[in-house]
Amino acid sequence: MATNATLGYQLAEQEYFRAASNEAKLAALQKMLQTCPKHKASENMQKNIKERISKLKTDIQKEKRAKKSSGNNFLSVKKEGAAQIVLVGTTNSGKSTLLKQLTKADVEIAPYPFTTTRPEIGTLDHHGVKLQIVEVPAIVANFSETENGKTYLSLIRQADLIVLLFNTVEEKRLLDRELNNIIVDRLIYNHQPNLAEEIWRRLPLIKVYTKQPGKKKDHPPIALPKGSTIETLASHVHKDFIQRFRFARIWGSSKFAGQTVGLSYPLKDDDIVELHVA
Ligand SMILES: Nc1nc2c(ncn2[C@@H]2O[C@H](COP(=O)(O)OP(=O)(O)OP(=O)(O)O)[C@@H](O)[C@H]2O)c(=O)[nH]1
Ligand SMILES: [Mg+2]
Repeated sequence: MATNATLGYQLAEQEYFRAASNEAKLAALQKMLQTCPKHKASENMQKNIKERISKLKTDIQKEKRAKKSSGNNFLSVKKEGAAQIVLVGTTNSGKSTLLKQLTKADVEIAPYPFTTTRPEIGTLDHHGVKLQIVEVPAIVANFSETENGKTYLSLIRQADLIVLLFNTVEEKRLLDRELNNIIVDRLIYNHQPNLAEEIWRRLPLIKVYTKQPGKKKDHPPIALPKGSTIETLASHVHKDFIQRFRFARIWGSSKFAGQTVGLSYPLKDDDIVELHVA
């Protein structure tokens, strides 16, 4: 193109045409600008290179922003359901297999290590209560120093319960080391036949069924914190219900089926409650 182009310029131009990424193109253009002959006849050429540099810089910024936002979506997990349970383990310990068993999530299971490379999510329906199950990519030594390790550790830290999976005693020790300052309650996966029930018992929750007089219990049940009373349930069902409360009848933890109780009655898992309001 330009007359009197220097050798440096020609090389830079070749580099530009061969560049595989926008970053590489930008570097080549900057070299072209430096080596471009600086006289009146090449002014247009310089202007053209500067315009291409400016456009490339904008494109690169856009790419970076898109990558960053999709990257974040990839890694962070929004808590959903009554509780979040995180499957944490060494590689090939069966985390994805368990996630699929519990939630039917469409997740990749393979005999080679490190199949799961980002958090995988499923929903466990426990008698109508929705529990979020998350598989975190395999834990390795010095996990917090690995790419995204810190992000995954904070995900584990905010869980309501951790289920630990490992193949050997050494792997168990590795998990204990890597998770040593995480205080979330832990359940060791022992191929329990009814793991869903075991998970549920470990959560600080109970499920309570409401019921209309003369009818069967409603579905789904309501998940409430352990220690909840009729008052907790009433306020959960309707904000006016405590004001209008007359009495409740209860099946399950009460001495008699259908016993009449007041607002302070402490509820237990699987209680069935008929709320009578004015
Ligand atoms: N023998 C045996 N193999 C299992 C069991 N659970 C899973 N596997 C096999 O072990 C391999 C790894 O299972 P995954 O469920 O992918 O393990 P993972 O912990 O998710 O592994 P990564 O995501 O790769 O870290 C697969 O070939 C499974 O078929 C189990 O309980 N017993
Ligand atoms: Mg996996």
